[in-house]
Amino acid sequence: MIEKTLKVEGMTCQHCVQTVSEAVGKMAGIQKVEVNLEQKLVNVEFDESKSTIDAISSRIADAGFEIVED
Ligand SMILES: [Cu+2]
Repeated sequence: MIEKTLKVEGMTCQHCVQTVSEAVGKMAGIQKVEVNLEQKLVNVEFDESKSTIDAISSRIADAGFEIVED
């Protein structure tokens, strides 16, 4: 299990939080998704043999949000 935090722009309300949480939560190998709306952070814990941070980022982008590169 690995834990990563992504910075995500475009989340403005609880509905966005829900959208991101569900989109990522449905993916294989995801153990935990936590969205911090104020800090624009998405914390994910996942099985790295079943998913990658790139796949998770793409899924969030597909849901209509923007991943901010550090
Ligand atoms: Cu929203």
